[in-house]
Amino acid sequence: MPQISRALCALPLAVALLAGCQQSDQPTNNQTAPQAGASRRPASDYLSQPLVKDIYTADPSAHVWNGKIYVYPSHDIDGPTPEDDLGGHFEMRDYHVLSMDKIGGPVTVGPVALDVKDVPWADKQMWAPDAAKKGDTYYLYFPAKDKEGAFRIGVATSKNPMGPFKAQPQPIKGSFSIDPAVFTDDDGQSYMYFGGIWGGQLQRNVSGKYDPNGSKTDLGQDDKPALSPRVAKMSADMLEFDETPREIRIVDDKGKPLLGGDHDRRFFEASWMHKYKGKYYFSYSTGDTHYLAYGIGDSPYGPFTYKGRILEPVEGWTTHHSIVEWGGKWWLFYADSQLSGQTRLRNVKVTELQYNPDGTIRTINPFVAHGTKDGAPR
Ligand code: FUB
Repeated sequence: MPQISRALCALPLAVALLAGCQQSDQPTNNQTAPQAGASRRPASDYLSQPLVKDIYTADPSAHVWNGKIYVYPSHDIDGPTPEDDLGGHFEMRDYHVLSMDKIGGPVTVGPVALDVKDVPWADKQMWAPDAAKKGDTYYLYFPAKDKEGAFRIGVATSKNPMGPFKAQPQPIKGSFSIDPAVFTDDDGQSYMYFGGIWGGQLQRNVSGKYDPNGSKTDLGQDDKPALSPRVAKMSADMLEFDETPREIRIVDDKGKPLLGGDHDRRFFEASWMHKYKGKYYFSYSTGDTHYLAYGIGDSPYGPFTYKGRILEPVEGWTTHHSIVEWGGKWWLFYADSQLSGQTRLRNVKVTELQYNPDGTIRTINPFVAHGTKDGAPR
């Protein structure tokens, strides 16, 4: 949005409306507010509407604790860095937690839960977080670039799910890359899934040490197995890995690993794990092809057999999600760029997720095709 229009939007409502501002442009809590005139599609084109409009949010990791729904998203801001293929334009500096008593009910935007300035080892780019609960402690897991420009994963703790969280002085030993997702199995053991290629730097960590001069994108070997997301068992205190991170195999229906050139199916970023009827569902983004895809396995370590797509491409470049059960139904939290029309300024959403009788997931179209049944979950 041009600077002059931004200035007009700060004037009284009548002037602001003439300048094309929407009421949702007015910040309600002094945080980064959505800009005007962003959406080029009517709201009715979208399967669901943004959960919050006061701040931009993305990468929603949802959890149900004590009957309440908590969402741990990235907090997008409109920084100065131009868009590039490595996500330099995702310049997030803090986190806010969202909470709601029920899906469809009012959403509370919490105060700053963690700021990069309070994380001794982190420099910038607080990307997609997740959270976990053990006993009466809540753990916020987050990726950020350290002072050398390498992504590491940190952890911060709080007695309140909304924060504020206090960060550990160092990143988790042996952590690298981005997008932590922590899953706790029925036996109480927790695992962290993580990794992301391109700007997520997984390809720069293949030797076990960060290589700042490594490939910008992937291994550059389309006929070889694609780079794998990682999983590590968490220590009893939830602050460290209890093992060296392992590679996760995502295989086709013949048991062959998906190849680097298979951009429609291979792992890119945005790991999530959930369990349904005793099976482990590992889901992820395919990045440059913009799908949310998944595989099913019999162990939290995989292998996971590719089963299809959960979500077709949303508006905006990135797609990132979480899946939780609440109220006897399953829910997909995801994000798009409906409010801003810009990839760097996203908004989180939720819609119901449904299974077929064989345990596969019905693919969701994030847009409503008016006059047809295409907008409904298939
Ligand atoms: O939000 C920043 C990055 O973009 C996340 O870490 C990725 O998953 C993608 O959504």
